[in-house]
Amino acid sequence: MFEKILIANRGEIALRIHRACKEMGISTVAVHSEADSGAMWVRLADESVCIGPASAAKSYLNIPAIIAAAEITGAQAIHPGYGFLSENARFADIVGAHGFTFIGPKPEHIQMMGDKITAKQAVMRAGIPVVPGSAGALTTEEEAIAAADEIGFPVLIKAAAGGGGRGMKVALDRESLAEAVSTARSEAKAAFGDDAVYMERYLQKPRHIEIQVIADAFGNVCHLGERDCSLQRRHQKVLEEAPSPAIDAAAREKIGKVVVDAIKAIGYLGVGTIEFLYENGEFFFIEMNTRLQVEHPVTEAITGIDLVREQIRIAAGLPLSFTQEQVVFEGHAIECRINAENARTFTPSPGKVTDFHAPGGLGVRLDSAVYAGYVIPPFYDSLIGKLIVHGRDREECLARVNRCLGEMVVGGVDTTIPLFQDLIHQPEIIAGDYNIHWLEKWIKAQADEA
Ligand code: MV4
Repeated sequence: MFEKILIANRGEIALRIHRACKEMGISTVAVHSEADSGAMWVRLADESVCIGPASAAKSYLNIPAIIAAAEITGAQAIHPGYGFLSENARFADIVGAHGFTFIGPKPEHIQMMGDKITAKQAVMRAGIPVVPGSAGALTTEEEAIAAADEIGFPVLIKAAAGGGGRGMKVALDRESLAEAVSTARSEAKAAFGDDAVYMERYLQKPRHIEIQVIADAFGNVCHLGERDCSLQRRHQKVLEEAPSPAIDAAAREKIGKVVVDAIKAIGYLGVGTIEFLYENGEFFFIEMNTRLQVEHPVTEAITGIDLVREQIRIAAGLPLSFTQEQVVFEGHAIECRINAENARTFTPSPGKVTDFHAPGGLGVRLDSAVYAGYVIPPFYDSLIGKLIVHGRDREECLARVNRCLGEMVVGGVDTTIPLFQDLIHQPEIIAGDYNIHWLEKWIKAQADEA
């Protein structure tokens, strides 16, 4: 096992990784920007290194500075967390080339899944159901028309280098197709430096359901069930839950088996998430994420499995500490991503947190690096913390979320706590009856009312 791990991230996820390391008897090295000197995860780490100024491009994305920090501290492995360098195949490669272990998948799989066209082709060959669409990248206008006629309108044009919703264009009919393709192309070129686009049938009212997988170096692959992440605003997840209100045990087992077989066929290593759109009882693959995800605690809550601990074990060449048969889904979990933003306008609200009180009690987890007196810097995302609540069933879980939101105190900045207090009382949320468009529609209706 590693003796020392460098954590190449910040905020709540840096603290989350530190916690797993400490429980495993591993020393930690925190890295931080000049804006994060006094932060909780920096103080708790065994050692820390300043890797650059506030700007993420010069610190948390600064590969030479991070490699140098690993060298001078004698760390053996690097955990990238989520965001920043976590899905950068070149970084994973460089980490390995310098004799460190990258705690994550192989660079080839990061690369494969980073290109949404090669990802789709790879998982399709491995037996995963995908959204009907073009065979690969669109080339000529005639080809685009032929593909759309075959698929049926409306169609969606997506950037191969995209993901997370950037550079998508809907075409409702043949007449609007050429413009949708050219707009998607130029937006893709501007955003990613790559104008490759592909086409899919546009699903109108799906849910976003993702399956968590984990694979070790001995060919053991398990699925850890699904998370329903349909409640998003501007392609940012707001509330996630497991199990999905739309999935029963039989459907879970069926898609779980398909995914596990595919992950084995691909030779994937580490944790990963297969994202699906789910409509009328059918799963359609859209993307695979090759990182530990923000919402991983939802899966941890219902399985009792520490995903970061398993990631570290896998990277160290140890087998999974459980088998598929030992994975038992217990109760219900909900995560609220609480941001330092105005709950109505979503304007970021960085600054000093004057008071802070965390909710507690049975089934309650708060992953946060915030404390009373902490100053939320304006340079990074506005996440204050993730409230993860577990209950024996969904009803108990929702009642507990409500209780926790009432207990939580964050003074000095605006937070999205009031948004969640409203949200969990909506009849559709109580009934679990929502899709990927529900949240934005509801937010708009609230704004129009005011
Ligand atoms: C789609 C879709 C409908 N049909 N693909 C948006 C982000 C990216 N990960 C995939 N996205 C979508 N792909 C087809 N063929 C609708 C979306 C989408 C969406 C997906 C998940 C959660 C929220 C969303 C909000 C708008 C659009």
